[in-house]
Amino acid sequence: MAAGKKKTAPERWARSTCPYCGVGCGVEAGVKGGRIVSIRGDRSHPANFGKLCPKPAGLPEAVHHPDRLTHPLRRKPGGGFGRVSWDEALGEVAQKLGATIRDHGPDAAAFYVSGQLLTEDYYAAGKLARGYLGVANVDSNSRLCMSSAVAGYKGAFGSDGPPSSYADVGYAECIALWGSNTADCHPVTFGRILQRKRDPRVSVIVVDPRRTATAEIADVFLPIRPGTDLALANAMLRVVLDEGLVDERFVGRHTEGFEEAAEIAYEWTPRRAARVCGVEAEDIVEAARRFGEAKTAMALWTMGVNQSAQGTLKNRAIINLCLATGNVGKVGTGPFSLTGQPNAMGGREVGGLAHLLPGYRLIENEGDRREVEGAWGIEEGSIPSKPGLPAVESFRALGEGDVKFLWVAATNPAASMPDLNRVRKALADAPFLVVSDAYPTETTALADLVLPAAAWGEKAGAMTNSERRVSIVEKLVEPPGEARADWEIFAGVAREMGFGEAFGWGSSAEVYEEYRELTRGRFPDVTGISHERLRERPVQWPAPDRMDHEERPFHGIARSIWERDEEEHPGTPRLYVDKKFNTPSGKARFAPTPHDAGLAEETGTEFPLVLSTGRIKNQWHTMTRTGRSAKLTKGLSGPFVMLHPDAAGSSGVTDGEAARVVSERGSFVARAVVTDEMQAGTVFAPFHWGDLWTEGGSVNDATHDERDPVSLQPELKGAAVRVEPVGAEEATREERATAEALSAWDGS
Ligand SMILES: Nc1nc2c(c(=O)[nH]1)N[C@H]1C(S)=C(S)[C@@H](COP(=O)(O)OP(=O)(O)OC[C@H]3O[C@@H](n4cnc5c(=O)[nH]c(N)nc54)[C@H](O)[C@@H]3O)O[C@H]1N2
Ligand SMILES: Nc1nc2c(c(=O)[nH]1)N[C@H]1C(S)=C(S)[C@@H](COP(=O)(O)OP(=O)(O)OC[C@H]3O[C@@H](n4cnc5c(=O)[nH]c(N)nc54)[C@H](O)[C@@H]3O)O[C@H]1N2
Ligand code: SF4
Ligand SMILES: [Mo]
Repeated sequence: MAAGKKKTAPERWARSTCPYCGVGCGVEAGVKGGRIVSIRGDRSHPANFGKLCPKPAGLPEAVHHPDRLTHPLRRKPGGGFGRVSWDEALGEVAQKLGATIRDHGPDAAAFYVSGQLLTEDYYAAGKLARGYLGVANVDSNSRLCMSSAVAGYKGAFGSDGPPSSYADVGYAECIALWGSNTADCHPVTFGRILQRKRDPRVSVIVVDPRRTATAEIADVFLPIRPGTDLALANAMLRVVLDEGLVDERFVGRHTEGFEEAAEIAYEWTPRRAARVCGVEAEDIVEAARRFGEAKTAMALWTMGVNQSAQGTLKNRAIINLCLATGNVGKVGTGPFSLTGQPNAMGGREVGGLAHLLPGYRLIENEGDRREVEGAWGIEEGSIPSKPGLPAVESFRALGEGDVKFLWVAATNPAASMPDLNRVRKALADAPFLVVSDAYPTETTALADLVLPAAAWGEKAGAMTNSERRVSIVEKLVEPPGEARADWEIFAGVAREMGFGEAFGWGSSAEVYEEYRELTRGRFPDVTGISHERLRERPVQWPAPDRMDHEERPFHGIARSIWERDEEEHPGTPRLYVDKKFNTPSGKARFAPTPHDAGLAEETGTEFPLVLSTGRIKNQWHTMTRTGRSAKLTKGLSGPFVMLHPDAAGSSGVTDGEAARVVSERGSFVARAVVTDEMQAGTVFAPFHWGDLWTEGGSVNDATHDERDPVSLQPELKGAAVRVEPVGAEEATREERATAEALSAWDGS
């Protein structure tokens, strides 16, 4: 072993869960002298069996980085920030929140939270806002990420909740990766797919406009034009219908709405879809056959599907394919939406979207509200009866002055929201903006008050991964300075406002105990889970603590797999094994999924290219942590934009040179990477570099916030842009000046 390594050899190893993506890998953290010094995979964790991608290796550097926020900071009248005490900070938040609600009503306040909060943090925020302040405006960055999947599952199965497990990958004969760059964004799951693919009978289909690292392993690669997924899915369904690949028994007994979906599918011959999608008709047929003929098939999808103005329908179209072929509720099957953030699932369970309450309850459902009010011991009618504003609407309302108090926690909207010029201005002009974060960010820079949050490794709590597996994140070291856990911060404000008794938890384990009671008999039942149990092993919900309800309101809470003399429910690897769904009829629902609109913003002569955006393997979102790790920034040379040689040619940009990407709303500068991995009409840029990391503007200056009508998720993958060499703007300005001068001469 190298001498350097010995020096940092840990004194002890402790189990925890990776704070990055929704794969939810178990890690072991090496601790020495009150610092986290090393990370390795936990071999006993069923999400990863010891494997890890590169990102968590950068955690020690990030967690102990000198940039960490250590004290509450207050904006000073003349500019800049000054240190204040927690008492002052919490007192001011309480005062501003109280005054806003008193003077302008509860709709003038909003909370924008995150799938990177722990379940307990989320719960505390929701309880304070909905229960004690009557504030409905609690939404999460999951709106930009998973809300189309939530709407898709709810529509098809009557309830949110991905039915499959990662283990199913090991039994699938066909795996369709749809709008997912699994290789870079869910690397450990991709590793499982690779392993499975060693079996020559197993085939992989990849649907992505870009030839990604994921596409490299495809048996059938469908590089469709952005926004044409519905045409493709309909044509695939038609092939399944025409070639007798429908699981008629399953469809007949356990589904409804098949005819209506089939009728739309019949409008899409493979040739017609091929023209719209820009792929070969033969490949569409091949993909449909492979999916339909396989004994077991899975569809895995992410942002290429969800971040769309038809995101909900695209989810339904993929679920249609699984339903038609009977690929639901069996080993090796399932429509499996992979979650992006580590606790995107927990946020859904705990009611972190503007239309939800804890335990998959709906805010607009009176019975649901009464149950939560009962559990919280508050008066009937305390919880607002209408859903709050979703993310984009919330920032628009802030800009228009309707929202006057905003609390942002564990997300960086000044870099990650679409149409940033509008969002940045709204944040800057906000009457009161409080931001809880662990690092200085583009958003904390605009805050009135910055609250230092304890980060990963400094607080304990639960997270749920894509396969519904709840794992524990451990407190391993003390937070720096005065940083506190988010749930404590929310509870602190609640106390200041006089609700101390309801927020008097002594630990996050106690918060979890309170939360889990709200899941009793509900679909995401975690009554059989406690922090203590999670320390032994992670558990997939539903995991009830007892089964004394004869009439359970939800199907899928498996009784059969639980031997009653066992003390604990073992957790539920697969939903809907009994083919009973949570719809009124108990049947799963097909949906007609017409492709009658493409991207929300059309390209034209001024903006001829589609800008698609996303991620790279070694960076995470707005780089607050991964950008502070030398391990992970090695070899990176700032923002880049990928474009096809033809697009480069017609735009006049050269490989390796700076280019400006311009939309109607704004622009950013990035190094041009000219590559035939792109199709001619599309350019791709990762959105990692915000204003703290680059001077030329960030990707979201160019994106737009048009959104899906049901999920209200914005279309982050399809802005109309042009690309030009840097310097072109100046040139155009000169040209314009010359033109003006010429017309002035004409007029004289
Ligand atoms: N390394 C890394 N991993 C991450 C993250 C990270 O920041 N870095 N973030 C995590 C989070 S929160 C998320 S949500 C996930 C995201 O995971 P992914 O969704 O896999 O990642 P993206 O790069 O956003 O987009 C995926 C693909 O969608 C394609 N796409 C664009 N438009 C379309 C379209 O119209 N149709 C189809 N079919 N595809 C299209 C893009 O070309 C891109 O390759 O990753 C998670 N994992
Ligand atoms: N153009 C474009 N834009 C996108 C996307 C895209 O594909 N394209 N994807 C969207 C998606 S899917 C997502 S999920 C979002 C992600 O967007 P963001 O949520 O804005 O991205 P992050 O950089 O992960 O921000 C998380 C913040 O939380 C802080 N943090 C970490 N741990 C804690 C904690 O325990 N407590 C507190 N209080 N703070 C903490 C981090 O320091 C960081 O500042 O971006 C969206 N925006
Ligand atoms: S795959 Fe996701 S959860 Fe696993 S180590 Fe990588 S970032 Fe962490
Ligand atoms: Mo995400």
